[in-house]
Amino acid sequence: MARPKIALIGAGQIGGTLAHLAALKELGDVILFDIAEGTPQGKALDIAESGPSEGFDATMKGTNDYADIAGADVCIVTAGVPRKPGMSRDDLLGINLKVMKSVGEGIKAHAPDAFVICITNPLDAMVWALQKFSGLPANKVCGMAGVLDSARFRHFLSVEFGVSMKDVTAFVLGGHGDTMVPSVRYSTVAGIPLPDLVKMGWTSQEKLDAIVQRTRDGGAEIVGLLKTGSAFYAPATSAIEMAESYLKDQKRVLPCAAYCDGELGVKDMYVGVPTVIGAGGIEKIVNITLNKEEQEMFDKSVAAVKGLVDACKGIDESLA
Ligand code: A3D
Repeated sequence: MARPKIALIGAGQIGGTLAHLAALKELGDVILFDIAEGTPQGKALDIAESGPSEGFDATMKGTNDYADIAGADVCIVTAGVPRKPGMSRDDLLGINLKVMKSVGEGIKAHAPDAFVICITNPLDAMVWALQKFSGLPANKVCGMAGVLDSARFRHFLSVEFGVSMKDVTAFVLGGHGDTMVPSVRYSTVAGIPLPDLVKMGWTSQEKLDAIVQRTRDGGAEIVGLLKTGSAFYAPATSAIEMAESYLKDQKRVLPCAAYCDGELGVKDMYVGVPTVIGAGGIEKIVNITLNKEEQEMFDKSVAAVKGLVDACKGIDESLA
């Protein structure tokens, strides 16, 4: 059986890291696409040359021609621009919306059967637009943010509790922005919910609140340190986790930006929700019940995403 084909649209910081991880995990043959001439070709060759030492079997090809993504099983989209210090993700909307249009058309023409994972910011609005531009079924187009935001939350919690990250589960709901909702009630250490750990005296409410806020600011913290771009190692790892679940039909339960048609009270929008990812794409949205306080935070986050979606409709008439 032929290896799966993985098309990476955008060969920048995240795109290159995605290619390397896909090769190391032998998820399939990789096509790196970018409009910058030489960049995808150079990165593909560099990664291919790590193959003899790593011993992976996967081909790498860099291209500036959409025809090369033909028949891709998975497309991971990072094309566009990242933010710089002082910028919010929302500042990227105008420029990245145009990019989503060309990427959507490229995928529609050459890889209409792919499972598409968007990473380009502002994430929830860009994945919404990408689905419209590509015309692919909504269950085959999703956005990566929740796995990353949850990983940040899990990392900070594991450091606070001094336990293995493997034993910390967490998920973050809502839009991938300042209003995201790290769910304290549904996050655990070895199955013990965080509020119970506060009651047991293992941490304090103040420390937990600070971790929640640090999670919300997780992207900005890295942008502030790097100064020239945004995070790329953990974002790439998170998207690979989603792609692997699709390719291997693992049916992982992962938070991601999925198309909601009434789930959690959200209509015709992409927003971060818990999902099951398997061979059918987004096979299920886990329709959890939120308490009053969580619902308020979630509604605020959904409203922020809606503002960005409306802005997209204002910029591109075909989306209205
Ligand atoms: P960067 O290293 O600049 O790579 C972007 C690449 O896109 C560059 O190589 C560009 O040449 C290429 N590009 C630009 N326009 C086009 C086009 N029309 N078609 C094809 N390629 C194009 O950025 P990056 O890899 O660091 O980040 C990529 C995106 O991911 C940005 O929008 C970031 O804001 C976003 N991001 C999202 C998260 C989430 O958690 C959602 C995290 C980190 C970064």
